[in-house]
Amino acid sequence: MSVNSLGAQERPQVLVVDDHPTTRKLMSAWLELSGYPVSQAEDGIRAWSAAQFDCPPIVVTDWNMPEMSGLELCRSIRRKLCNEDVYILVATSRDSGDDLSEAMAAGANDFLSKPIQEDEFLARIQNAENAIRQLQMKTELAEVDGLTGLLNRRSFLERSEAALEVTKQLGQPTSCLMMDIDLFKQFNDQYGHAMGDDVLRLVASIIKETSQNREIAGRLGGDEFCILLSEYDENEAILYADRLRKLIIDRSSELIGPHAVVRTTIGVSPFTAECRTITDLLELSDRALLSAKNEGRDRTQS
Ligand code: GH3
Repeated sequence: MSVNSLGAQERPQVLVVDDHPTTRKLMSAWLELSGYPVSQAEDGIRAWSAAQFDCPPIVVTDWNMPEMSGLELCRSIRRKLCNEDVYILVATSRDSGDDLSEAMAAGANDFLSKPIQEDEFLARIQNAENAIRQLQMKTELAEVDGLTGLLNRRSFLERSEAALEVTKQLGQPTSCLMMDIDLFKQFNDQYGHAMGDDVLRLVASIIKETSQNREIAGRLGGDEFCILLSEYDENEAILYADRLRKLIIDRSSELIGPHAVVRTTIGVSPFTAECRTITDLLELSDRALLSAKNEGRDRTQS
C-alpha cells in the first residue's frame, strides 16, 4: 500500500475500473486534470490482476462487469489481499438502499450513483484522499518516535526481524549496532533538557543522513539507539560506527560549542550461528556496549 510514501503535495494513485470505455475514460480524464496519477482496467479480472501486483490506494469501480463484478473485486481486495487500507468507491447505476448496503458489506468505502457528475465525483475522490492521509498519519504516529523521527522500539523490532529473515535466506552478513550517549544525564543537568532533546534530534539526523536502504534505525528509548546493518560484516559495521561517532562529535561541537562535545559509545555484534532471532542479536550488541562502557566509554567495541 502506498500510503507510507505519499508526500504532502503528492496525489495518491487511482485505479479506475469500468467496462464502459467512455465512462472509464471520462473519469480518468477528470482525475488526471486534477493531478491524480491514474491507471485503468476494463474489467474486474484485469483490475484484480493489477491489484495483486501493486494495489493503488484508491480504487473506483463499476459494479456490473462480466466475469468479475465490482463487488467481487472489493471482497477479493479485502479478504484475499487482506488489505483494509485501500479506499474503494463503487460507482453504479444501481441506487437502492439495499444496493448501498450490499456494496458496503462487500468492503466498499463509498458509493456513487451513475450518471456521474464531475463535481460530485471529484469531491468524493478528495474525501478518499483525506481518509488516506489520515491513515498515513496514524501509521506514522504508531511507528515513529515523536522526538527523533526514527522508528520506535516496536516497529524497529518488527522491521529488523523481517530484514534479518531476508539476509539469512540470502546468506548475507548482518550486523547490529547499539549506541548510547555518554553521560547524558549529566549533559541534561548541565545544559538543560531542551538542549538534551536537540542532541537526541542531532544524533537521529546524522543516523538518517548516513543510512540508506541497508540500514534500519530506531530509538529504543531514552538515549539508546539501535541500527540493524544488512549486508554489513563486523568490520564494515565497526567502520560505520566510528564514522557515526566522529560525525556526532563534530556536529555537536558546531551546535553547542567545543566545551560541550557529545560523545557516544557503541557496541557492535555480527549475526552469528549462536543467535537465532533479532532479540538474540540485540542482546549481543547490548553486551558489547556494556563492555565498551566499562572500558571507559567514547569508543566502539565488538
Ligand atoms: P552512561 O554514560 O553510563 O550511559 O550514563 P547516562 O547518563 O548517559 O545514562 P543514564 O541511563 O543514567 O541516563 C540517561 C538519561 O537520558 C537520563 C534521562 O534524563 C535522559 N533522557 C531520557 N530520555 C530523554 C529525552 O527524551 N530527552 C532528554 N533531554 N533526556 C532524556
